[in-house]
Amino acid sequence: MRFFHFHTPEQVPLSGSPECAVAIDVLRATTTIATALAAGAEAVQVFADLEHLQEVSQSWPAPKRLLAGERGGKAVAGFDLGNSPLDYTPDRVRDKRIFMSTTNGTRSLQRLEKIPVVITAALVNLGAVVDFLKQAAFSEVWLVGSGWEGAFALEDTACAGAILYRLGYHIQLEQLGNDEAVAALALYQTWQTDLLTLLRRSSHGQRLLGLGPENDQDLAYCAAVDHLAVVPRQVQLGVLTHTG
Ligand code: 3SL
Repeated sequence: MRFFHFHTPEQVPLSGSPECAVAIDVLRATTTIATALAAGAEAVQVFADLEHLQEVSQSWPAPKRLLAGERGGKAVAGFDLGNSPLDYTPDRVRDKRIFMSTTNGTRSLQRLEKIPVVITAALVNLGAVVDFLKQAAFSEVWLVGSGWEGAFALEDTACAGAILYRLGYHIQLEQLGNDEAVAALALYQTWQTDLLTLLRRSSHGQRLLGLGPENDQDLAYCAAVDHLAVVPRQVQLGVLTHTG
């Protein structure tokens, strides 16, 4: 398997066609997607645009849908849920379709949606994603961070590095496809024993803590490696369900 890492969706090349893309947004969209599906949500359908989300969600039966929106780290007014994974409890989301739009994570998924296999990864479902990739043995995989509005995000690259480390690429660096993948591995190896500190130190972690100290609970949850055994996978354009 040859792995490439791109820090942001903007860095993803317009040409080239890997067999699989892995979208990563540790803070917090892909953590929340894994949590929602593990809690029994029927599916998560992602949108870059809030108006489009509202329009499409209308065609779904009201008792079976939840609208989830985040902009600038805050919940969107009038929506049922924001982007705190801790709000996605079984009581709240079981059997519901979550119509979701976030600042970066859902945009990143849209950028990748035409790739044959699209899955999402976060620290909470790291092991499940690694097992899936090992079993599938794709010839080429792109690990794509969501970043923040086009800029690098420390936590997404650390998660890409964690995937590569678990797959054993630290002992076969020459198999990595680009310099970003090598850097991701090095970043993870530096912080692997204290990922919560990395999340707190990251600029998006600081942004969330600035919105309210209670967001530290989200950071602790997002740093909980291997907490969930789900692999969210795109089954139709923009629609993710649980495999695993
Ligand atoms: O940018 C995103 O997609 C979000 O995950 C950001 S936040 O963590 O909800 O602020």
